[in-house]
Amino acid sequence: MGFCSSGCKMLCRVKYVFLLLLSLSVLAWISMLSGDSVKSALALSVAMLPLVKEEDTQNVANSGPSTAVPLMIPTPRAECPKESPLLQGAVKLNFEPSLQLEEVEGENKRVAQGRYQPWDCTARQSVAILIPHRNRERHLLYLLHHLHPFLQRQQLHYAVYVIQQAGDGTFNRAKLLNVGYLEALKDYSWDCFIFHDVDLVPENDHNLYVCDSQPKHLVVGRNATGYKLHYKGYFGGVTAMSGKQFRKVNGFANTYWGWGGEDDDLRNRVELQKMQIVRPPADIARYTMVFHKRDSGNEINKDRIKLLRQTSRVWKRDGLNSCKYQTLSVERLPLYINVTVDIGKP
Ligand code: UD2
Ligand code: MN
Repeated sequence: MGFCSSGCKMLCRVKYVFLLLLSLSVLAWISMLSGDSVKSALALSVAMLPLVKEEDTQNVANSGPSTAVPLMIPTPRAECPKESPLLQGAVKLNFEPSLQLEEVEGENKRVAQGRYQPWDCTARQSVAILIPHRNRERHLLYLLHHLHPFLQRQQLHYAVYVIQQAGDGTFNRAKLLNVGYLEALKDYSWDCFIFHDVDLVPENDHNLYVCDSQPKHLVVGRNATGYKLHYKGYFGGVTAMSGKQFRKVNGFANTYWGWGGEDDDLRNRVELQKMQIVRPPADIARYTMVFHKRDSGNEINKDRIKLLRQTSRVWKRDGLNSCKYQTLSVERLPLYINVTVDIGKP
């Protein structure tokens, strides 16, 4: 009798250890197939598979199978489909003057510290949304209200960074975007960066916020320009570049203070590197720009034409590699990461 019970226990243990080894080898096999350690790490879902701990096999032998305590280990998730089944196409936008931040936070419970990833599949790209900002709180609220559900319908792993220029010196959109790129990379190795005006709201979720093999301009048309391309070569408003593409052009110039020119300078940089700007179809790449006047502190940059003639000479030394700034604070708010910076003066 004594011999039989210890023999049975031993048999049970061997069985469970065998099961454990089998599960681990299946996991190892799957991660080998994916071939990419980062992607396979991402593929570990929060969904857990119950297994049985070795010590619990004692209990199993003593008091039947129902008392086993599950040990949670992650299971792999499949990559999200090429086209998200959640897309809705053209959506009706609303800009309610009574909208409150708490409301938008309540609607986006799955966003934590400005960041989100699909729970049921592994996103195809990890995307940092970079928004240059100062004194446009209402525009920011409208954008967050529409952009979070929009990006979730695209099944992206993403985070929203708002880069606030401290003080009331002349605004510098391009330098703030360089800062956003550098700061976002401190959090995660994002695949793709979307440089996004605060007042532009996308109208159609088939306008995908992912990077392509070439730099992408996402605003073909907007309400204010009759939904037509502003001018040939226009590269303003919202653009998408991979880290590799952005590094290749040394980012934006830091020297454009005030309104205008910095977007054309980025186009010059892209063309100097023999890259080609791509755009989604006009009926998809549509935006509503919330009406605004020119802000004080962002007066037209009278040097912009002169600066634009210098791009080919200065791009190598004016850009990401010369971007000097002081980070004053990084606040991880529910819907975005708020980076406040002192970027100096012209
Ligand atoms: C156009 C471009 C924009 C940029 C700009 C020239 C479009 C749709 N957009 O925008 O990408 O090239 O010309 O610099 O063509 N901002 C603040 N606070 C300020 C000033 C600016 O937050 O006090 C930010 C905000 O994100 C805003 C962006 O900078 O959307 C561009 O400024 P704008 O909206 O005043 O310029 P706009 O509409 O002519
Ligand atoms: Mn604007």
